[in-house]
Formats: sequence, C-alpha cells, structure tokens
Amino acid sequence: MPSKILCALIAAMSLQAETGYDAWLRYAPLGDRVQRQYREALPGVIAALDDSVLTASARAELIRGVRGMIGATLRIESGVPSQNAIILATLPRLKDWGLTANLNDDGYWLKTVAKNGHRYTVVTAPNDRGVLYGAFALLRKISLGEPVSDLDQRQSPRAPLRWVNQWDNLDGRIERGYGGRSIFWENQHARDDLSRVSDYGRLLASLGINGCSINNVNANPRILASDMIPQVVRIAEAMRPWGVRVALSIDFGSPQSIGGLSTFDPLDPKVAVWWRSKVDELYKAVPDLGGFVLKADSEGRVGPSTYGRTHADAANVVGRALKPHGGWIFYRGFVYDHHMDWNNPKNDRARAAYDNFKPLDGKFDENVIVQIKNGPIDFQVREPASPLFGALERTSEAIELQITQEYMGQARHTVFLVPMWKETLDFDMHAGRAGTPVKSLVRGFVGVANVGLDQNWMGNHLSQANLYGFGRLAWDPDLSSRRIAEEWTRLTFGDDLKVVDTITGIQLRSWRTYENYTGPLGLQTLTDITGNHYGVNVEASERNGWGQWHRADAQGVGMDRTVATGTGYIGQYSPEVAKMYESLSNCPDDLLLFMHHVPYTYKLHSGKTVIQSIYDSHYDGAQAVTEYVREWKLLQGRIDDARYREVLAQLEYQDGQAEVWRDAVTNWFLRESGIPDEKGRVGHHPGRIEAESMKLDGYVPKDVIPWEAASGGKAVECTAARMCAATTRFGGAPARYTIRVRYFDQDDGVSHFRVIAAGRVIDQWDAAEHPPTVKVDASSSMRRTISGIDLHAGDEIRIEGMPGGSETAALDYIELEAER
Ligand code: GCV
Repeated sequence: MPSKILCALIAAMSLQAETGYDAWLRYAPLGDRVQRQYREALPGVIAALDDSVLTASARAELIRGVRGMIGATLRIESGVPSQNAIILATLPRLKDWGLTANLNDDGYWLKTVAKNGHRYTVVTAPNDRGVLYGAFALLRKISLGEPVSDLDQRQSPRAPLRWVNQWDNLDGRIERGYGGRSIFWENQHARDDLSRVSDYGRLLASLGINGCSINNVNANPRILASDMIPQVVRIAEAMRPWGVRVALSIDFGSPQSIGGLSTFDPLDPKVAVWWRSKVDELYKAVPDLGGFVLKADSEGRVGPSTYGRTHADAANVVGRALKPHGGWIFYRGFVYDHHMDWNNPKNDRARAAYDNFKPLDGKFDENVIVQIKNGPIDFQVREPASPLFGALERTSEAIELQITQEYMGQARHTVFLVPMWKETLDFDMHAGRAGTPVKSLVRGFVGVANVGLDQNWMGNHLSQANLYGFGRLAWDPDLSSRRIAEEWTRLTFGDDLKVVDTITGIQLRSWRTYENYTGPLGLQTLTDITGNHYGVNVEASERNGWGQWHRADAQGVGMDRTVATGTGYIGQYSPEVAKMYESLSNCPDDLLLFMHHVPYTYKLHSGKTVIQSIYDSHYDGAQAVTEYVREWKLLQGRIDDARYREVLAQLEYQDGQAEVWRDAVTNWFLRESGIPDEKGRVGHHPGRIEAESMKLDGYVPKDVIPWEAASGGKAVECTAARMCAATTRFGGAPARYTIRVRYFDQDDGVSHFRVIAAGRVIDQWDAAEHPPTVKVDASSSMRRTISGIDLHAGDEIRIEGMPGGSETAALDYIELEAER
C-alpha cells in the first residue's frame, strides 16, 4: 500500500471517536516513520524471568502497548532467549548479570545490556512491582517518542506510600464523586462485574500508585463485618495483578457497633483484642491488605474523645493490630470542630490540625501515618501549606491532595491542580532548618480520586490530567507542571503540536483562572459551603460554625490570623514562615485575605486596591474561559470528534458559569463595600434585559436566594401548568446580533424553551442538564447562545418556557450583543 494512503488511514484511525476510557494508556498507532524506528530499536521477543503475577502483567502490558503503537507483536519466550529480547526480571533474578543498582522498593532500571552477542532491553527492579512500573515507563517513553535503543534509566519513587482514597459508599454513591457511581460497590455489595476495578488498577499502576482505599472515610462500620470480607477479597483480587494494595476506611466505633462490645475505648484491653482478631481475620483473607484509613472525631464521626483519649491512643490501638501483618494506618489530620462560635474573633478552624496533633508528636507508633490535607481548611482554591507539615518532627506524615474537584468546579470546570499542589509541595516549612519543602517531609502521598463508572472515569476528559498529575508527582514531586501537562496531553490526545500547545496552555492557566473568578486573594472558594460546594454563594461561609469565614463587611474583608491581633494561626509556622505572613508588607497578595483583615482600599503589592483587584480578577477569570473556548474551537479536526465536542460543550458551559461567578461576586462586593469599579463594569451590563422587566405572560417574578445568583437578584418562573412567555421589543440599532438567554435548569425536571425573534423561531431546546441543585440559583444558571440574528427597531423578541417536572422554566435575562 502506498505510504501516503497508509498515513491517511492511520490519521483517520487515530481520529476515531474515543470515549476517554483508555485515558493516557491509549497506545495509539505512531506515525509510519516512528513505527519503523521503534521496530528497529526494540527486540521482537519478550521474556519474563520471574514467575510472578505482576511480571506477567508487565509482559502483557508491553505486548499490548507495542502492538498498539508500533503494530508489532512481541513473541513470548521463557528463560533468557538466545536472541535480542526484552527481559523482565527482578534484580535478584539477574544476579549473575553483574547488574547492581541502588534503588528503593518499587523503583526500576531500564537498561540496554549487550550479552553473549545479543542486545537485551532489560526492565529490572528490586521487586516485581518495580518491574511492572518499569514496563509502563518503557511504554511511556515509546508513546512520547523518546529513544529506547541505548537505555540506562534508574528511577526510585520519592515516597514509599503512594495511595489513592475513594470516598465510595457501599450503596454505590460516591461522596464528592463527579464521574458516576462506584466501580466497587452497589447495593451494599461488591459489584458482580469488577472489570472496571481491574482497569482502574492498571491506570494506577501506570503511575506507580501502590495502594487504594475502597470505601468512604465517612465509613459504614459494616465494611468490617465478617460477611463483607469475601467482597473485599474479590476487589483485592482485581487490583492485585497491578500491585495495588487494597485498604479499608474504618469507623472507630466498630468494636461496639459491629463487634458487640459495650465500648470502643482504645485503652480498654477488650477493644485491643477485638481489633487484633478483626485484623487477623481480614489478613487471613487478604494477606496483602494495605491497612486502614481512619477519620475520627471529625464532622460527626466518633473518635477517642468519647472516652477522653487521644488520637495517638486511637491510632496506636489499630496500628498495633496491623503491625504484624505489615499494614499501615493512615490517621486523618482533618479534625476540627464544626460547631465553632463565629462571634468569637479568636476562633479559627485553620488552627485545628496543629492544635490537635502537635501535642501528640512522637506518640504515634511507627506504622501510623498522619494524613494531612494540603491546606489547613479543606481543599479550597488557595490555601497556605498546613503548618502541621512543619510541626511534626517525630511522626510520619502523608500529604492528602484532592483529585476529585469538590471545591474546584466538580469536573464541570477545567481546573488542572498540579500547579497548586506543587506550590504546597515546594513550600519551604523551615522545619528546624532551611530547605525543608513539604515534599521532603512526607512519607506518603494520598490522592482523593473518586473515579466512577463514567466512560471517562472523572466526568470530564480534561480532569483526567489531575489523576495523572497526582500519580506523577507522588512518584517524583520535582517534575514540573508543564512537563506533566505536556506528557499527559501527548499521551491522551496525540502529538499534534497545536493540540499539545493549546491543551497544555489551557491546563496550566486553569487554576489561576478558576481562582480569579471564584475566590482570589486568599478569600477561598466563595461557594455554597453548607450546600453543594459548587455554585456561588458569598455569604454561605459566614455566621455558622463551619469556620470557613472570610469576614467581609462594609469596611473590609479577610480573616485576621496574625499573632499580634488575630487568631494566632500564623504562630503555628516556623519563625521564618510566620515572619512572612504576619507582616502586611511581606504577606503575598495571593494569601492576603487568608491571613489579614484589611479595608477594601488597602493597596496590594500589585498596586491595586483590594476591591479593584477583586473586580479585575473576576473579569479576567471569566474572560480567560471565553478564550479557552476560542482556542479549543481551533482544534476541530485535529482530535477525534467525540472528545472534541464533549470538551467544547464543557468549556462553553464553564464559560457561562464563570460569567455567573463574575457577576455574583463583583455585585456582592459592590453592594457591601459601596465602592464602584473604576472601570465601570460592575453592575452595568449594556445589552442586558432583565426577564422581570419584560412583558410577562404567565411568568411571575421571583426573588432568587442568594440574591447575587441572579442578575438584579430576580428571575421569573412559570408556575402555571402551561407555556409562559416573556416579551420585549428591540430598541437598538439594526444589525446582526448574538442573543444570550440566561435561564435556569435544575435537576428535577425538563423544561422546554423557545426563542422567537421578529416572528421567527430562532432556537429551541430542552433544559435537561443535571446540575447539583433543584433550586433556582447559581448552580442551575445556564446560558444559551444564539448567533447571527438580524434585528431591526421594533422587532419583538419573545422567550417561551414550558415547565416540566418540578422545573419552572425560570429565566434570568437576555443579553444582546452586536456582531462585528
Ligand atoms: C468525606 C469535606 C468534604 C466531605 C469529606 C470531608 C473529609 O468536608 O466536604 O465530604 O468527607 O471533607 O475530608 O473527610
């Protein structure tokens, strides 16, 4: 076949619809020339010298990857082939090859070895898990077009414990999961079909992740019931070929609730015996169980405080049961009082982790890991590094990062979190000496992943980059954000330079963008914190016990956490760090309002006042998302159409949501501060016609709560069981216009909308999305864009809404913009 035709065929094949299921392990065919080069560089034979399930997985993966990318089928041989070959073997198995390497467990060595006149591509490691990781690394090299003919690459993971947590409930729902229902559980049982679990294990192994807890940290005690153990066994079997140790989240009250004891006091010998026998029972069935994750005395979970005992008492009684089996207990540092008195200016949730755990430093057993969220609050859009990282000197620590985007747009917004995580990992805690970045202090990395049954695992193609990025950082926290973003993009969408540049560019800007339109300057995500953690609700954090206060009032904004006049939180850092945050003049703008309460007129290092900076960043953030849409559209035809369209729809939706955030937050601060936007944008929306000011037929005005969630604080609702209409007469200059209709689409029905201009139906659609709300609020606010409409003075514009289910076809406004 002529090579041109072949190339075209390959190009067409690689543009076939993709679901995202294979994520970064697509092994898409490489170009013809590259395939030829790899066929020459790679042996055609493969041999696994260890008799191990993991090595068998490594071999199968290499065969699969090489076939996919290069179109060659590796031949399996046993023993050392007397021809060029890929050899998979642990280092002890290669004793007489003269190969020695100083590698940590799970590390690997890719080495080209000339021996007996043959060339061997050796994938070796201290343990079989490392061999598996080496196989994935070799495949990654090929996918990225790197040379493989003369290999000598040694890699060791920085931290031995690299786990993901899944917050899956036994009924199949996932707390804060945005990619569908649980791959593990349904109806209180492990799913019959666990093939997704095995495929998840493969994704995790490709990143070097070696542990996965399979149920919610808000744990159902039943997970430890004897009849659940066979279910856990099945899940562990599905993960085992990928070297992923399964772990369980446990409830601290279990000795009582399922053990039948009268107590769960950690110092009661009966309780210790119960934990030992339960753990023995589990390990008999799952000998490689990773251990437990424990959330105690937090957000309503029971804990040692019931008996006046400490977190160390609690962690150690469980840890001692796990110890003989090599199991770990990850004890969560996320302990705080969610009934704090908000009137007391000295109260501060940010202090809680340090206040609870610092006094216990040195009292935890060796197999206890205190699992600390990256920041002191709760996965907000920007937080400083938790002071606890620098404070525990004689206790093992893990950093907990949230891959699932709870406060980060819930996979409906593209937010690449690696740059944020790196800021924490690289932050020097000055823990006794300079040069102690968080990444050097932790023994473990934990990512709350919450993948689900959706074909693309996460609910948004671009969100997969966060799982990838977490795994890569857990392996090597020195990797740059750009490198990770580029790698992921090339593996996931191919090598087209325009595609790589565009997607990498969007990803790298996306955290700052999201911060700009949600909560800049350390305000934290200004979302509905007592509700869905998604849509905007500026005051939801105030006047309640949850402690995510920003303390905005008419004069100023921010939490005073200084030692001098505030909560004293800053004093939990080492003196060097505290010095930076304590003084207004040294505190970085990005965290100013997290650390200080200042007047709106306070001048930032940027030269802007706080209020103007809030206005500007919201406009910048929303504008940046509009730009993503423009850039993404230029990729049409360069990636498969299915993912092109799905991501486009997601970005267009995000664009509309960013506008809601922009308007809501800026209007809220305008009303509160009374200080106008010096650029005249806030509160002025030329071309916008509020639905409540239109001629209404059946529609009735409604106050939206919170008021900032709707333009002018109001919407109109169709509460009659018939079609309603809102009509206006066009009074502008005749031209071609884009009409944007801002309406509401809740998750409790399907309304139908029709737009008629000058007597012609110009658009109609069903409001059938599933946003995380049944209310008319910011989370259900949607935007429909209709372009190319010629309007003349006096033309009637009419929006018709037909309610469906409990949905009321609510409307906020229309906006007309002349096209250029
Ligand atoms: C699993 C936040 C989340 C909760 C989560 C908790 C935790 O508060 O909103 O859903 O509970 O963190 O990390 O334990």
